[in-house]
Amino acid sequence: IVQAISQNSRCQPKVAQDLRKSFIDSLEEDIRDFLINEAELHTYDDLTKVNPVTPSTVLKCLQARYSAKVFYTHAGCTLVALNPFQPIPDLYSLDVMREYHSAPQPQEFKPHIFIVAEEAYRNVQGQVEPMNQSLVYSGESGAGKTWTSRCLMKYYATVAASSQKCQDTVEKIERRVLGSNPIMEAFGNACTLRNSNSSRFGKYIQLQLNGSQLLVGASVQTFLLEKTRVAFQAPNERNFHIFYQMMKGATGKQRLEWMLPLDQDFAWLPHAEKTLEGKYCTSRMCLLKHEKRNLRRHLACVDYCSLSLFMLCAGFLQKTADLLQVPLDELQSCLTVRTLRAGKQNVLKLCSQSECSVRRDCLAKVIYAQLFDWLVTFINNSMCADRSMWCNFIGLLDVYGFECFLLNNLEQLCINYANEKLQQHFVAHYLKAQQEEYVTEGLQWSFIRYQDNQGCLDLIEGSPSSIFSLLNEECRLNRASDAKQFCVRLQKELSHNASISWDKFSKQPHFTVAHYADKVSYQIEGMMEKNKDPVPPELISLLQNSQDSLLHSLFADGDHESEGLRGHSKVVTVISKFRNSLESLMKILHSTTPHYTRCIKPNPDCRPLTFKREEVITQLEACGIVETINISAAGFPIRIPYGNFLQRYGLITNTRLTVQMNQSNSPEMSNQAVLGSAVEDVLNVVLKRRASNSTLSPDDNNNMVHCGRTKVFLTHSLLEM
Ligand code: AOV
Ligand code: MG
Repeated sequence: IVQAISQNSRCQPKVAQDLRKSFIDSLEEDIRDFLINEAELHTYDDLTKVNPVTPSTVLKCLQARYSAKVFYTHAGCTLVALNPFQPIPDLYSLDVMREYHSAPQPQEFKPHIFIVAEEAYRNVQGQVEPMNQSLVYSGESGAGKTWTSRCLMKYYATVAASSQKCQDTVEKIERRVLGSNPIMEAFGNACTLRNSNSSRFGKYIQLQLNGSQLLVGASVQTFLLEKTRVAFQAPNERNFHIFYQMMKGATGKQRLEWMLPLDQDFAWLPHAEKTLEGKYCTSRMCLLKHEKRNLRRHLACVDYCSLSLFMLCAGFLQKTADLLQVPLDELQSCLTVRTLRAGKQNVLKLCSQSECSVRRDCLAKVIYAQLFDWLVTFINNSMCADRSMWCNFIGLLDVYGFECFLLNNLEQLCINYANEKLQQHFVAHYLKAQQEEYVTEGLQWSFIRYQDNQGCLDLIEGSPSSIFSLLNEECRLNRASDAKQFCVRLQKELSHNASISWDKFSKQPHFTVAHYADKVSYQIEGMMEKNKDPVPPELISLLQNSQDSLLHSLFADGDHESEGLRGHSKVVTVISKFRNSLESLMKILHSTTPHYTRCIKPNPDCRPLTFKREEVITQLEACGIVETINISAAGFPIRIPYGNFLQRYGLITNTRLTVQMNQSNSPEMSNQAVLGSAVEDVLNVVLKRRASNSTLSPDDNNNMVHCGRTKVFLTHSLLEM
């Protein structure tokens, strides 16, 4: 066949040669795939053992394991977690947690998220120097990140349980930390087309550990809540869970208090029939009674704003005013009249119907967003330990996963940008840094190519020109934005970047970004307005004058910007705020030792135990799993600086003494060289012992350890000896 291609081909000899080569390559890959022992595939606990490592063999291995109901697999330094989409009995039980925790070498057990958890727990007060840890899980929407986060919190609440009581209650801190989860999910999660419990905010939880490695507190940092959902849900999606829980769980008395209508659908609560859970999550947190009541009342109020379609109908407006504890006429005027500044004078102008709707939505969104922030502060106050009480933390990062809907707007751009940042962190920390370290340490290393997403990030946030900078510029101009004009501007300024494109046949102004995970088309209509997120000043002053103490305090400090309060040149846009909060998260991540878990969604419909090959392969390719495995398989994952190595293992040959003597006797030798030769002495003893105990050849020894310029590079198996 190969000859036929070359001889009969009418193409240029060079092209024929390339054709021939690629044909042979793919044939070879097919043969190797064919030779792989399929019956054994499910037994490979680490994808680095799959030989050869190709996308298709890795996929086969994961599929075989999924069929055998094995959901975790190591991939070198990372863990791959396949979502079973059904509860697996005993996979996360207390006994299993204790087993992994008490094992001298948990990594010898079956792959599990608890191995990662335990490794971080043991590292946090490392033998040589303590180091904060971060557990980072990524994956598309519905892949299992929030589930993983919950499992990890339970794990630490169990293995690091302290008997310490909180100061003002008899409740244990572990229960508070765990209790914060359902309440935050109730307020911040919603049913989307991709996931029925989709996180609509990002969170980074720091579990605070004292010197004895006991959990003494926790703090949570949140990122950009998708507050537009309060007022608008895409078809077949729902509002935040808490509203449905309130509707379903309210007692007759509460209904009266919050004036909830019976059997009446709220305009903004679609698909209420799917609500299963009626209990308030607020009861799980130790909220004071009046705070709980206030909180629920404000939610009822947001709901009332949602009865917006009838907003100008006196009955509903009255109820809203009562719940907000503001005068009815003021509420009505805020929603229907706008104040314009003409020179030094204020001019009142009646709003059009659509302007009224925008104001109504804005009122609901701003109350909900402030309530959410208040809740986060409240939770932090109730579980954060005094700084003197804790030494180190383990951080759990759970952000919204990569999203691509039929219609995508600013929310998806922010979510996908956050995922690009995390992918970049992984690439920089692992793929790039590992290889660069081999080179600087003078090890022989043939570079493995990987996909760098810097180009895409430059497109989104780079300077001088990027999607973010152009959007911000547009928002700072005090003019009504035109989507078509903005689209033309993007084309003019950014078309040199290979990560952006435009579909010639689309009638809507849009742009398409080639993200590391997939291509996503964003519609421009509405994007600028969302980025400005203007709040009419009248609404803020209305809420500031509320007789309700909580509502008053939420808006009293003047912290939130309204369009009247901020000069246009200094508009702090949604993306600027989001970018800043992500930057500070990245700084924290860089200062910790990260542990990556790749959550994979095996099918798009969330069906139990269903493995769709095309779905999985796209996700594996997107996160660079084959490159990760290759670097791990060829490399030495453990690197210990010479000094630390001798501190730990010097006793084997009394090397510490030798080093000191050498240092005083031969000042001309550099410190590193002295340490290096001492390290080699220790290694020689260890490797000799190993060779005498096993049938391995000296070559095998060489493949397990290398001395670089300042560090020892080891494989896991040598360290475990
Ligand atoms: P996500 O956090 O990654 O999506 P979730 O953690 O909410 O995804 O997982 C989606 C659903 O998958 C959960 O509600 C569970 O029903 C199921 N699930 C996930 N992991 C497991 C597991 N290990 N065992 C059993 N069921 C599981 V998003 O927040 O949408 O990005 O934005
Ligand atoms: Mg989630």
